[in-house]
Amino acid sequence: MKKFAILLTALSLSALIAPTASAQVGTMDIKMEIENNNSMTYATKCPFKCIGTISTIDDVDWYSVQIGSLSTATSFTFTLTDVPTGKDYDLFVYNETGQLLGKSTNMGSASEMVTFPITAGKSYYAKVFSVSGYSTSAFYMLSADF
Ligand SMILES: [Ca+2]
Ligand SMILES: [Ca+2]
Repeated sequence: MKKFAILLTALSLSALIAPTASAQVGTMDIKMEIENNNSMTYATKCPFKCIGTISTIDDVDWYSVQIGSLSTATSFTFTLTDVPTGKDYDLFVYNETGQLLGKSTNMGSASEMVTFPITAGKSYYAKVFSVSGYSTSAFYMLSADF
């Protein structure tokens, strides 16, 4: 009986801890881009953080995030970091119908950030592409945050 009680405690503890753990973005939450993601239709789902490479000068990487139907948030942000030194990548954000919602076009390997208004239940898309340079080995990171 005591064993059973301990097991129950452990279970309820893990149930309590789990939401906190998943809210913290660790390495386990980082997802790799899935090529061929060169169009909106084949966007890689990126709920938290994604890494990818612009592996040719023509490589275009699309990512999507779906806002929960119960979300009360009014805005969302995509951030592009770790652009390789000497390269220039930019970030554009679109809604489901392909309408441009915002763009970030800083010079060189500077980070890019686009904050845009959202509607619960809708999907939003980030497009990462190169203005100058590419690398098959140096990963950039795209973060999706409320
Ligand atoms: Ca890529
Ligand atoms: Ca691609």
